[in-house]
Parts: sequence; C-alpha cells; structure tokens
Amino acid sequence: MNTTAKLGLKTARDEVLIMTLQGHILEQQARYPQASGTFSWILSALSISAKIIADKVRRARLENVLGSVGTENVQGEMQQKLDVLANEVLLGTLGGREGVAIVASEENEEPVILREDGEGIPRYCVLFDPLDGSSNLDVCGGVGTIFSILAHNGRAARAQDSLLQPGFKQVAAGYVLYGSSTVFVLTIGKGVDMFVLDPGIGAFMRVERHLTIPDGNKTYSVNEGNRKTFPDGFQRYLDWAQSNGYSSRYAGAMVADVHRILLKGGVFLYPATKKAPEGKLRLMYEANPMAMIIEQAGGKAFAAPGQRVMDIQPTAIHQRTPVILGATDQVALVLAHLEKT
Ligand code: P6P
Repeated sequence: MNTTAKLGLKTARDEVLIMTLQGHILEQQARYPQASGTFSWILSALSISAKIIADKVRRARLENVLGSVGTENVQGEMQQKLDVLANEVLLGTLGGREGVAIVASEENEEPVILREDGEGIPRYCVLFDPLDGSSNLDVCGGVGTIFSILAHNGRAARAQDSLLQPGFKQVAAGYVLYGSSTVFVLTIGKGVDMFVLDPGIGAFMRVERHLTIPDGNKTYSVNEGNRKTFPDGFQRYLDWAQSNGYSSRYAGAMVADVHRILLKGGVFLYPATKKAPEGKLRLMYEANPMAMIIEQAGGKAFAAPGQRVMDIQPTAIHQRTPVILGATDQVALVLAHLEKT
C-alpha cells in the first residue's frame, strides 16, 4: 500500500492528499496575502520544538534524564529534568523568531521579554507549559506541551502587561501529546486540525481537519481522590453520573485527558479543592489554550456556571482557575448540577 493510501488522506474531491504541518502552515498563510510570515515562523518553531522534545521524551530512560532536578518551579512543584529540558528547547527555538516579543512559561517566574515593538513587524506573545503532566514520565504515561499565542500589545504600560489578555484574544492555541504517537493539535481560530509525527521522515502529517467533539459519551474525567473537598454541586453531579452508567477516565495529564475528549467526547473537570481553592490548572497556558481548542471543536469550557474560561480577565501570569470543559451535552449536565441549590 503506498504512503498516500496508507495515510488515508482525502480532499473534498476524494483525491488522496499528503499534507505536512509545515505545508499546512504555509497553506493558511497564503490565505492572507498581506501576511509577513512572522506568525508562520512561530508555528514552525513550535513544530521543531515538538520534534526535539518528543525525541528526548522517548529516550529519557535510555539517557538517564528521568526524575527530578531537586528544585521546585514557581508553582512549588518539583521540576523534572525533562521539564527543564523542554523549557530550554522552546525558549531556544522561539527566541530566534523575529515575531516573538515575549515568552511566558510555567517554568519561569517572570516572562522573558525578547523584543520591543516596532519596525512595523507584527509581534506575538507565546505562553506555554513545556511539559504538562511530567510526573507521568517515569511511568511512561502521556505527557504534553501546551501553547497559547496572543498578539503583542506594544502600547501596554509594561511589556509583560501585554500577556494579561483574556482567552478570547488568543490568535492560536494547541498542544502536543507525547503518547503512543506524537500528536500536534492546532487551532488558529478556524477549526481544529490534527497532525501525527511520522518518525520515519521526521514530519508531522495532517490526519484530521476541522475536528468536532462527539456528543453522547457518558464519560467524566476528574481526580476523584479530591472528591471530598469538591464544592457540593460536583458531589451531586458525581453521584448522578455514577448512578447513570458513566465511566471514569483520568490520565493525570491534562493534554492526554483533553485529547481523549476532543476525539471521543465526555467532560473534564478540575474543580476548586481544599488544597487548590482557586483550582489547580493555570489559566494562561493550560485552561485558555485548551478552552480555545475545545470551543473551536464545538465544545464548551467554563470555570463556573456563567463564567466562560476565555472571558476571564487575567491579573497574573500564573493564576489558576477551576475547569469544566468538553462536549457541549456533557458540560451542560455538569453545570445543571452545579446550579441546583
Ligand atoms: P492532579 C499536571 O500536573 C496537571 O497540571 C495537569 O496536566 C493535570 O490535569 C493535573 O495537573 C493533574 O493534577 O492533582 O490530579 O495530580
């Protein structure tokens, strides 16, 4: 079977089509004749970063880079060696891109200001969690990179204030899942597209376009170890779900759980808990990018009833938020139980 048939890629005219992530980026850029290419260069930096990180993740035990470095990050979480490596890879690739004004990382307390505005070059802010769920590494569980891209506001009083934009201002968002295969999921605001790394040729191959989350999947994803400290409405929802034939799936890495929901449906929950009264997940580089992906795929993403994640006006780079996201039908069922008095 030849490559194109194997990939099973079809155009609307039922032609077989091979499209790489790089080709997809250029194809999207071609829709904007006035585009300078700086945005495309940022996406290509994320693509090469994903390939480098994937290689390091898959060789981690062989090269003895598993385990922690013995220091904590700004979140107070033990840094894994690969957290630091992945962060350095992203800083190194994005730092060389003319269009990047500022980068902000879960691993860095302060944003890195690379370039001031000017010379008419459109510039962007890139925020990322370099290796989400890295505690899964030692046990070969799914881990991922999450990224969010905002247009740089050169008129902000302080450069870093340009980062404090609500999620609906994102110009692109996505993630890389280092799982049984390496998957790159991307939205630039016109639907969600999915790419899989072909290690044989070192390219991300487009395998899905305009993904939509299926309704009807009776699956919830939550760390039930925290259940006793969830707000009452979540207790009511879990009691209802467990009495109505729901399954539970939880990977302990947001990228892995959200990717399952993107493809199969269901709902992901990280409520406020006694240990994390504001929620655990970070708004700017976990909740917002995942919310953009989920909404672009026809789903919903809320922090609480009536509080859409992407409407939250951030006040701090590393602020946290509760998260309820997934298929529209399943999110609605959770919200209905939260709103009951
Ligand atoms: P818990 C990983 O540390 C992470 O930030 C997300 O990827 C994941 O969804 C969540 O925290 C897991 O947290 O408390 O269930 O281990």
